[in-house]
Amino acid sequence: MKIFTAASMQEGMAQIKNELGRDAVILHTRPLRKGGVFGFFSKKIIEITAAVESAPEPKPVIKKQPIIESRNPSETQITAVQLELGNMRKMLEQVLHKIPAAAEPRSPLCGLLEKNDIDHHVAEKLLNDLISEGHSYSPDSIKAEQVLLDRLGACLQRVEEIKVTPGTTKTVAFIGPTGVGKTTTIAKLAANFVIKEGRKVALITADTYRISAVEQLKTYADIIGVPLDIVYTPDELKGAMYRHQDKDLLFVDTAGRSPKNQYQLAELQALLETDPYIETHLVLSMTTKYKDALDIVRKFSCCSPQKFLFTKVDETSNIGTMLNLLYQFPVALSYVTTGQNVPDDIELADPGKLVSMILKE
Ligand SMILES: Nc1nc2c(ncn2[C@@H]2O[C@H](COP(=O)(O)OP(=O)(O)O)[C@@H](O)[C@H]2O)c(=O)[nH]1
Ligand SMILES: [Mg+2]
Repeated sequence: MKIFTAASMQEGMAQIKNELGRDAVILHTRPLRKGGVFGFFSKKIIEITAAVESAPEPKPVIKKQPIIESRNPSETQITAVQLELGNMRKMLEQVLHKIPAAAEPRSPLCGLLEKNDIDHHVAEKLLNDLISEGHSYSPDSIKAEQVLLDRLGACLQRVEEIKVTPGTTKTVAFIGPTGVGKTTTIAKLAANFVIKEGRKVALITADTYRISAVEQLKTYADIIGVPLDIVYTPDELKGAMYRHQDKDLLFVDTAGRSPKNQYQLAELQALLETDPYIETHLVLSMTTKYKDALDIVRKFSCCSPQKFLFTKVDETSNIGTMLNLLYQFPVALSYVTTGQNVPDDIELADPGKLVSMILKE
C-alpha cells in the first residue's frame, strides 16, 4: 500500500499506474492544501492511497477428461449414466441369480394333499377352486377342509357295481397291463356272484398268450364250478357269448397289454368291438406310479373303458393316484381289491373310506 500526492486525479493515477502497475486499486482519496503561510497562498493537492494485491501463485490448470468424447456435454453425461446403470443391473442380476427363490407360501391343506400323492396340478386346481369360492384355508379353517373333503368325495362319487338284470346276459371284460390282477379279480367276482348271489356265471378267456394264464383261470373255474371258454378271435368271442345266453354274467379275461404296443391295443379293441354291450373295466394297480398310470389310461382309452377298477390297494399307503385319475377322467369307479385272497379281498368302492385313506395325516 502506498500514499501518493498529486495536483490532480489524472496525475495521481498516472503515478500509481507507473509505480504499482495496472492492477493497483485505489483505497482512499482526500483533498489536501500544501505550502503557503497560515493557509494563504497554499496549493490544492490530492492524496491517494493505493495498493496492489500480492499476486497469488497461479493454480495449475487441471483439464477434466470427459468420460466419453462427445460434442454435446449433456449427451456425454447421459451415456455415462446409462453405462453405469447397465453395469449395476448386471451385478444385481448376478446377485439375484445366486439367491434361492423364496418358497411360495403353502397352505397346510396343499401340503397334506401332496403328502398323499395328489398331483401338484390337481391339488392346485382343487385349492384354487376353494379360494375362488371364497374359502380361506388357514390351519384352523375347518370349513375349507370340510369343503375339500366333499370335493374329493365328489371325484370318487360315481361308483357303479356290476348290475345283473334277470333275463339278460351281462358281459363284462377286464383289460389292463400284465400283472395288475385281472384274472384274480375275475375269480373273486365270479366266486362272489355264484356263491353269495347264486348267479349263473361263465368265464371266457382271450388270454391265450401263455398256457399258464389259461390254466390259472381254469383252476378258478373248476373250484367255483363254472364253465370256461377259450377264444382266439372276435368271432370266437361272439360264438361263446351266443352259447352262454342262459347265463346271468359272462366275465371276459384278456391278455395283459403294454400301453406302448399299439398293435396289441388295436387287437384288443377289435375283440371288444365284437359286441357294443360289453361292459369294459380298466384294471389299474395302485402300485403303479401316477405318470405311468396316466399313460396307461390314455393308451387304453382306445378300448373305451366305462369303469376303473383299482387293485392292490393293500400294497400301498398312498392312493392319491386314484383321485388324480378320477379327477381328470370322469369315469365310474367299480371295485377295489385289497389282497390276494380269492374271493374275499374285493369290495365295492366306498368314497368316504377312500377319501379318509387319501387324506390321512
Ligand atoms: N397284494 C395284492 N396282490 C394282488 C391283488 N390282486 C392280484 N394280486 C396278485 O397279483 C399277481 C398278478 O395277478 P393276476 O391276476 O395274474 O394279474 P393279471 O396278469 O392282470 O391277470 C398275482 O400274484 C395276484 O395274486 C391285490 O388286490 N393285492
Ligand atoms: Mg391274467
